[in-house]
Amino acid sequence: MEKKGLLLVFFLALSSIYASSVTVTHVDGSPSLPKVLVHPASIINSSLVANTYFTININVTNVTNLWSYDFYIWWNPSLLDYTTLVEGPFLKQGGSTQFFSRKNQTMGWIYATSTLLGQPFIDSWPVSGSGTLATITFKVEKLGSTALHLNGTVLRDDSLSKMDHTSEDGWFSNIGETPVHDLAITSVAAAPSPVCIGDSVTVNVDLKNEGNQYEANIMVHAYYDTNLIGEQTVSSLAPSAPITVSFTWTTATVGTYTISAHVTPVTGETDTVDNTKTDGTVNVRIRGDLDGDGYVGPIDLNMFAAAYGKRVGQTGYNRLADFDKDGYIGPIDLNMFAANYGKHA
Ligand SMILES: [Ca+2]
Ligand SMILES: [Ca+2]
Ligand SMILES: [Ca+2]
Repeated sequence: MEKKGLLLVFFLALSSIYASSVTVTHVDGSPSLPKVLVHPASIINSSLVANTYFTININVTNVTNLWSYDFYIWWNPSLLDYTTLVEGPFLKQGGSTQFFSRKNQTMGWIYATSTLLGQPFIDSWPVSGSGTLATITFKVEKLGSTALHLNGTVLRDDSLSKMDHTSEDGWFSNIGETPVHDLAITSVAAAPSPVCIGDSVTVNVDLKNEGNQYEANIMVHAYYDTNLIGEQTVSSLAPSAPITVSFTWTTATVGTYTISAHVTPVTGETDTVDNTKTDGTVNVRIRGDLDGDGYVGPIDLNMFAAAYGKRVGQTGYNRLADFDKDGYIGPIDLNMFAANYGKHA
């Protein structure tokens, strides 16, 4: 490299070091992360019929000291054929790169990676800002729509540390379909009920991606009345795919509770009515209150006596009287029943 060029690159590297010490913050308060994205985000064009071609870029924005990157991009292989993939100019601003890619047209994906060569700040200079990592040309095979889905994206800095970042998929349609983000809770099921205080209740939440986009980091919450049972994250969900998320609720207070679940709407989601579902109740009692009237008394004693000596599967076995849950209503359960006799909820 010429001396003048070297000086310029060195100056650019210095400015990027300065830039890295400044935290950029969005108006919503979250730090502004680098993003890997498909550009343009959406290609909706009815003239792109079979045997026509179109090109997308894989861009990065807001990155600091990029040294290497990896990504996969997925599409519907019956609709599009990959034709070419070329490295973009962004990383090459820092020096020579080693670019590598492989593809699988049967599955419909391309993997690409590129890294700067040599020693950071000696042979090559990490790159900051925004630009194009790669350019991909597809050949259209027929009419339809497909997400252009980025996953496995990795950005590394000059110490080879992975950088936190987000990614944003693209969309292709030659039949006028637009991208739809829509998650839905299709069912909520809690079992068993009734239970004694301290028992665990399993809440199964069925979630479905009713949109045509890949969704990631989906937040699901389950509740008894307005109280949170738990929060879980579904790392990714393909278009039309269902998933069941299970929560375990360890009961702690007497009462009859309404069970519900909520999935946080994703960016661009407009149908949010189906993001919440309420289904059924769970009745929690004090131990020994077999009839559920809030008191452990003679009626319960009669019910306990009727179940005494029974094993699970036998007629007369009462799950609520098997306090130690060993599948048998025996002396241990009798002691536990006696300890609560006369108590009110
Ligand atoms: Ca929805
Ligand atoms: Ca009772
Ligand atoms: Ca038992």
